[in-house]
Amino acid sequence: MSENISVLGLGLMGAALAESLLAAGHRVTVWNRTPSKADPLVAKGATVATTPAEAVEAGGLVIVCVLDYPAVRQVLEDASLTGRVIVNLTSGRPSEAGAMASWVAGRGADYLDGGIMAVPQMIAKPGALILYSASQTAFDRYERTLAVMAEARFVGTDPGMAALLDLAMLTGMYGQIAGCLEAAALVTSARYPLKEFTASLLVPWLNAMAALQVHWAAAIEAGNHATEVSNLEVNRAGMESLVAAFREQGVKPDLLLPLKAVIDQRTARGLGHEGLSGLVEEL
Ligand code: FVH
Repeated sequence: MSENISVLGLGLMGAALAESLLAAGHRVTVWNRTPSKADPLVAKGATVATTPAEAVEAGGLVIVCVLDYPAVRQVLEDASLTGRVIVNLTSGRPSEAGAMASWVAGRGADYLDGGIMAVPQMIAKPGALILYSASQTAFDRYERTLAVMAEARFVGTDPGMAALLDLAMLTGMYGQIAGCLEAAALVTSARYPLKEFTASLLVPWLNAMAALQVHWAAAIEAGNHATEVSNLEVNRAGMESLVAAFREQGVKPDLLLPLKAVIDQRTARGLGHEGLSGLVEEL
C-alpha cells in the first residue's frame, strides 16, 4: 500500500531513507534546512516542502533524521503534529528519547524512536537493522512500511530502549575495535604481515569468541560467575604478562589498561575464582 510519508533531514542518512521509500513506491515529501539537498530526490519523484510545517502536513508518517535531538525540536517546533506518527531516527540518549516522546505526545502525535544500525549505503539492503521503541500502535500500523528502509525490530514501549540498545551495540563494537587496534599495533611492531594475521588468525578467533557471549549473558542474568574455563586470577596474571609484553615491544597498551584495572579490582576483592563475566558486577 502506498503511503504519504514525509522525511525531514536529508543528510547522508535521511537522503538514503527517503530514496528507499521512493523506490518502494511511496508518496514522499522531503524537507531539508539546506534546500539544494532535496534536488536529487525531487528528480526521483519526491515532492519538496518549503517549511517543516508543510512537510509534516503532507505525511501521515513523518520521519525525522537530523544531527541531534535539539535539531529535531527546532525542526518540529512550528509544525502542527496532531494525528501524525513521528518517527525520530536521529541518534541520541535514552533520556532525550523519553523527553521527545512526552513532547510529541503533548502535541497530539504518536511517537516512535529509532536507532539505526547501518550506514547509509546499507539502507534497503540485507543486514541493515533499525531498532524502534515507544508506541506499539504506531509500530504495528507502519511496520511493513518501515521495513522498506531496513529490518524493523520493536524493542519495547519504553521510549529510550531503542537508543539504549543502539548505544549498547556501539559499545560492543568499540570494544572490539579497541582490541583490534592494540593487536594491530603489536603485530606491526614485530613486522608480521598485518593483513595476513587479521584474515587468517584474528577474525576467525573473534568469531569463535563472539559465539561465547550468549553463555556469558546467561551467566550474568543468573548472577552465576562460576567458571570451568579460565578464572579471574588466571586472567589477572595473563593481563599482567600481556601489558608487560606490549611495553617490551615498545607498544602502548593504553586501550587495554582500563580492562586490566577492573580485573585487578575484582581479584583484590577475593573473587579470583570467578569467571570474567563477574566483572559486570564492578561496572
Ligand atoms: N551516517 C551514518 O552512518 C549514521 C548511522 C547511524 C545513525 N546516524 C545518525 O543519523 C543522523 C543523521 O546523520 P547523517 O549521516 O544524515 O548526518 P549528516 O549527513 O551530517 O546530515 C545532518 C542533517 O541534519 C541537518 N541539521 C543539522 N542541524 C540542524 C538544525 N539545527 N536544524 C535543521 N536541520 C539540521 C542537516 O541539515 P543541512 O546541514 O543539510 O542543512 C542534515 O540534513 C545523526 O543523528 C546520526 O548520528 C547516521
